[in-house]
Amino acid sequence: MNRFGKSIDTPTSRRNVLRGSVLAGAAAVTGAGAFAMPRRAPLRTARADAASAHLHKVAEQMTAESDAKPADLSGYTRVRQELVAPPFAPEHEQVATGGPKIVEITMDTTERLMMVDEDTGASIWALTYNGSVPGPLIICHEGDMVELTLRNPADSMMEHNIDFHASTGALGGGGLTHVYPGEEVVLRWKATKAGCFTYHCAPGGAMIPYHVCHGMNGAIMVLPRDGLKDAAGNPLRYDSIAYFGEQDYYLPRDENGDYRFYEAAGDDYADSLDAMATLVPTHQVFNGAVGALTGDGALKAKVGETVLMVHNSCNVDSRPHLIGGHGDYVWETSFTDPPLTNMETWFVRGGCAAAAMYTFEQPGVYAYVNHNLIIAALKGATAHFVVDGQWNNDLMEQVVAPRPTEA
Ligand SMILES: [Cu+2]
Repeated sequence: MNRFGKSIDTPTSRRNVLRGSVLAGAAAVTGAGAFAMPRRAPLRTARADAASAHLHKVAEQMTAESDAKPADLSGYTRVRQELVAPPFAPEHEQVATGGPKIVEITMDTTERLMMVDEDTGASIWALTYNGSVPGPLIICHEGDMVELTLRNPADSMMEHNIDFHASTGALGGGGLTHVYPGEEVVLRWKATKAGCFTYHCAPGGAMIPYHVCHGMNGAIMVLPRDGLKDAAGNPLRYDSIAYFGEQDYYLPRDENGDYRFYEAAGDDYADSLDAMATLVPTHQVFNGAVGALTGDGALKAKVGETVLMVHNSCNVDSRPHLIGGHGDYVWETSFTDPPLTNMETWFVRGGCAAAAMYTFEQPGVYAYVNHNLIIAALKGATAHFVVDGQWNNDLMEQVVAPRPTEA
């Protein structure tokens, strides 16, 4: 048994934990609560942890004791979606062909040391889906089923699960997907709401923000079967997707103000709770790290290209702005509502994902930022599009280059 108390030496602990019978505040249900708090007992989180444990217990009991009929899967076609790392999107149809699908996906709950800011050496033992922050973008259509195999590698330190905001029931699936290291689980749910939705790990109590603020969140886009439309019902199509995950980190510092380094995932638990309780992130970045989407990581586009910008922000409110461009069509909420149009800055509610469509009209570098510019410039929430093409002087022209002011 490692120091994170994997369940290997207590064979029944897994079910007992889910049923709450061995629950002791943060300890049992959240995994690390039991084993990663050498410096302080989890007194201040105990109530939240206990309440959370009760929710999970209810979720599991609801399905375990149910005599509901099996789902009717007739008429569905199985397809496999190969997930790809952000900022890219998996292959998909914008307009669904054929009948509804069962979209099979697999995600691994990978814990890995990630550099957050090379300039300061700030790093984090990120908790991830498939190794990336954010987790991969999943795409399906309204009426499809998503069938996820969630695998927790044997060398993980913690238990993980997943709460899909797009799904219905059992804490978004969170109550049915707890996997300890070395376990896997399969969850199937029907996508009944069209829009962009966040998903995240929610193992219980204080571990929920801990996992979310260590990168364990991402987005699923549920398209209308006939694709995106404007307010008049005319089809809207995109050429590419840029997938942003806005991530707030709360990295512990030592007495000198330097970022602490930890040997293993979870070692920072107690320190992280202190840092998170300030509600002031040390970093707020796109796609895992300061500068992940600038320089060599900048997004590429061409004049005339229509890009759908999918922005996930699991924990904090954000107000993205494309400097030099606009949101031609913006879906802050559902795809079944008409899109907002010609937006300068839009809103991504913390705990959700949103989409904005824009057709580039000028070449050059565009900055996609959280237009809280302090967050953009000092905390890291800046990405760049580098756009090739022909300049259009009708849209903008420098009439006089900088010169000494005339007397
Ligand atoms: Cu997790």
